[in-house]
Amino acid sequence: KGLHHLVYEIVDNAVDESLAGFCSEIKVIIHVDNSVTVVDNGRGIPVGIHSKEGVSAAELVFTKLHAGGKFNEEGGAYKVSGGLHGVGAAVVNALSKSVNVEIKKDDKIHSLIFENGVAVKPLKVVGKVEKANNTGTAVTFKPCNEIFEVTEFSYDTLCNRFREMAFLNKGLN
Ligand code: 1YM
Repeated sequence: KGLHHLVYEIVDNAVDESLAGFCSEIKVIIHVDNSVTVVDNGRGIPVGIHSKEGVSAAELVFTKLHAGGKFNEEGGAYKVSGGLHGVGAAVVNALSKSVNVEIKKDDKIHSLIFENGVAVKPLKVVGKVEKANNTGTAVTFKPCNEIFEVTEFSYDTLCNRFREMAFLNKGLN
């Protein structure tokens, strides 16, 4: 259950981006090595450097609990898909051998790589986006086999969940 929940957390961040009105498609790929890629066509996780922390906003999303604007001024959660209100990505990173984040934003491809929760390759520009208005986030993670006794994903479990979510979220493929 916990293993599959890792995928739900990353997908929930993409669904939040859809609820915010910026994402219409989410792809989930189970690889043969039991890593998973989740891709969305939203705005892309913010890439700016956080003034106080001195690291990219994207790195904070994957390392800090309650990073980012997932809470409103009153302290309550705003419209969220049912995930951990933005902390999910940091939890997934803490429980993964590796996390690769690729962000298409501002006509650039940005890459950020974590191993065992640590940013071994901090956010940097690795390429150009050729097509105009082509933005989004791709996250590939491999659950840590020292933490999870079972690391094999069930296609049916993931497929059933995401089919339900597609039904519940109009306009989201
Ligand atoms: C495959 C996983 O995480 N997509 C994603 C995440 C974010 C945004 C867009 C985003 C949110 C906001 C502004 C906002 C996140 N951003 C943050 C934080 N897909 C996936 N797509 N711009 C982009 O909420 O204001 C956390 S998640 F905190 F940096 F804003």
